[in-house]
Amino acid sequence: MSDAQRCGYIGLVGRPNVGKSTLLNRIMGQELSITAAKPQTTRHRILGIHTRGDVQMLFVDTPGLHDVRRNALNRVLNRTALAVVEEVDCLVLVAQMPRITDADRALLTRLQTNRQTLIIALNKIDRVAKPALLPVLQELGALAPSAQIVPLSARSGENVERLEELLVAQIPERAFVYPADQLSDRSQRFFVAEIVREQLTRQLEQELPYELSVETEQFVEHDTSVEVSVLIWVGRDSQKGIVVGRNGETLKKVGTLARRRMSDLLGKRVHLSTWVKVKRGWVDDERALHSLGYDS
Ligand SMILES: Nc1nc2c(ncn2[C@@H]2O[C@H](COP(=O)(O)OP(=O)(O)OP(=O)(O)O)[C@@H](O)[C@H]2O)c(=O)[nH]1
Ligand SMILES: [Mg+2]
Repeated sequence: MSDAQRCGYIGLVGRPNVGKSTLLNRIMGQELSITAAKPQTTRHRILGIHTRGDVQMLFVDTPGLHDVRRNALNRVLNRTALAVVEEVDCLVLVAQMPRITDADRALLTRLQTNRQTLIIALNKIDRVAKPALLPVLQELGALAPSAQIVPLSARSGENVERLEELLVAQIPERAFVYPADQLSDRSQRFFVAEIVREQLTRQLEQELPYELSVETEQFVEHDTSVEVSVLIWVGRDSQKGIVVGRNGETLKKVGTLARRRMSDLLGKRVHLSTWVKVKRGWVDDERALHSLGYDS
């Protein structure tokens, strides 16, 4: 180990849908965490390991924090995100243009009581004209006087480098926790299930059953190909038809797109089979959630 090594955990937190995962992927230079124009896309804490020279930044992507405590899944997602707040060396609160909401304000108040450095990433600046930024930056400055604020666009990449510079300065002297070439602490089994969930989230758009979870049942690697079988869990019989679609069209499309992405990720041909199954009321059943891999 070199004495100069630095390594630290950085938590990405914020309301649902503000672009936390898009920002992680932009920094990592690849699609590690799934994204969609829907709240609650991220459901697990995902570690993105970003090593540059002697600095290893361990980014923790989290589920969006929300007020609604409808059911056990909501509670688990909030617990997962809040546990990260306690563990990391530095916190990045992601908020989005065009405005700061009451939920952002409440989060800012809460996060400022923590001991870590707080950086605010004001995302989606590509959506507004530059003059619109000023009042929002002023408001954030007044709400969090000691936080550093970086307006940026995770989508276009504008100013993301600036955020990285600020973060590098926050990383303490410490030996690397992971090998420099490792990208995540999650397995390929995890990523293939996430890829299917991403395509389902994107394809189903408005009709997306909220009670939908994907689990890898089988992952068998051969020399030039991989056999993957995933189970898509829904909470009610009626949701099965929505996922499958008319004449099986929706599931077929999801399968085709997901298979393509898996091949890119794994560098091998992928044989994918998908099965839709009903686990009644799993979103409000802590034991079912545990068995599906949701843990805080
Ligand atoms: N215009 C614009 N859209 C963005 C930007 N960053 C993210 N988005 C979009 O915002 C939506 C949500 O992005 P995600 O990265 O999934 O958001 P998230 O905060 O991880 O959401 P949850 O995991 O559900 O909490 C997606 O449709 C993204 O493409 C940005 O800089 N500009
Ligand atoms: Mg996310």
